[in-house]
Amino acid sequence: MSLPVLSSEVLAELRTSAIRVLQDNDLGDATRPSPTLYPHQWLWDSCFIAIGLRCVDPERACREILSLLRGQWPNGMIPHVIFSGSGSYHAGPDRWRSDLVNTAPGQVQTTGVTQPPMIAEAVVRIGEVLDPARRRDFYHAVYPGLVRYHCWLYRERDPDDTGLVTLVHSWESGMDNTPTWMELTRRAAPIPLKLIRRLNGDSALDALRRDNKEVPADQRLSATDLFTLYHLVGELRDARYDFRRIRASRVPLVQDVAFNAILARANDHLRDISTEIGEKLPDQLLRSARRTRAAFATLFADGMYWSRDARSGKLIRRPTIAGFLALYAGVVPPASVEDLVTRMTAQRFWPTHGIASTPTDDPDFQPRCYWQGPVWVNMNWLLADGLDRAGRGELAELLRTDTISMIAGSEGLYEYYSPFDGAGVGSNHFSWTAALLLDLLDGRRPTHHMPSARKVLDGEHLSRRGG
Ligand code: 9WN
Repeated sequence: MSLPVLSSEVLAELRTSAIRVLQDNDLGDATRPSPTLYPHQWLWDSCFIAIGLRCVDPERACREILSLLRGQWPNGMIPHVIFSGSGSYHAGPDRWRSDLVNTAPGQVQTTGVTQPPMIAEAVVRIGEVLDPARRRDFYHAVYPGLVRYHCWLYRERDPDDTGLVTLVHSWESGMDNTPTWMELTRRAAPIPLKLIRRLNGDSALDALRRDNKEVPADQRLSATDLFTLYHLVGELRDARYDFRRIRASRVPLVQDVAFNAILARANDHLRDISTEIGEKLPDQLLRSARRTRAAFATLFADGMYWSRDARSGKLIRRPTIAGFLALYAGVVPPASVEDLVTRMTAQRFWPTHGIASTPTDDPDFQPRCYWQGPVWVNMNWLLADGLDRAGRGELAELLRTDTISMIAGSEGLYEYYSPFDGAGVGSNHFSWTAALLLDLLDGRRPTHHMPSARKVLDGEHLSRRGG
């Protein structure tokens, strides 16, 4: 299969539909991820959205980021969802009851956990398109909140100073049902859910869920997994979202490799922001940031980076896309880059379209199911950025072109895509796909002939050469 030709008409149409999606999902100063399934504001979604918005409306991009800070808790946490839209969400405010927790902000309802700390990246990307005076104003406006957030991550979630922050729910990872997370989550399931799972009774439970009205249940996580996640939210709520109390519960705890990779990069961006506005980051934060980079060596084994079960101390050796984010973090020693890139571009991660969230030979792989196989545009964006900085610009470009072609091959802008045939699945009219598409399209010239990405990779000339 060859990639669709990206004529100037196709590029223009893609751009128009991306802008329309962002307009339709605009809630004022925030953007919902999609019209029905995700009607509120999500943390890392808003960051990706802002990265796209800066291409069409930099001031609106600034507001997207500032609107995240209105949900910041007094302790510094920026929550994973701010309930600001009007639609109903399957894990809405009643499940979280942030209003009962004295650390939660009074004015808005939020969840009680966080999500990958992409804000500093978004801030710097927006800063790139602002004139210097406006950039400094914007940096001044976000800096205190950003510092408080990074300090909270370390103070609350890394009390032992390991350099790696610990997540308390798979929703914090943003990659909700990767095999890594589900392996631990399933162990913590209440006995009735374990039994239903063993008896293959998931479809009976499907009638009770609300998240499968727009997206078919087989494209989402299984019912027993979903109800286990709800159960774990209950445990976190009972612990008042306090890490010391959560540690004493049975909730799975994970030093998530992708989250920590994003944090490592965010720390670098935060340092650049502070330099530009003449502020000095707290020494403790600078020390933690150094520890994070160094700690990646402890997540490396057999040529891959893995998440760690923070309770047992063991690496969770289920290969997923998450480990490749070490490239985005910039923590991979030059001598290991080639090997990691070879793993990432292998057929099992890049069959027709890459990069699959779960490799095609994993027992849990399903090409159309959420984080159990599909390609996600935000992951490709992060990986392409990491490849550029690892000196693999040509491969980064192939990944970007493959991503645009994959999106162009489906009608609509989807949440995720099958790595086999590029079919759009999950929620349609999805904001971060639209936003990152705008960013990927920026300055792109029409391509009149493109062989399939797989053929280029098999031709070897990209897999061994630097960009
Ligand atoms: C739970 C909004 C979010 C993304 C996550 C994605 C999905 C939520 C859900 O949607 O998760 O946070 O209800 O399934 O996994 O990455 O931020 O787009």
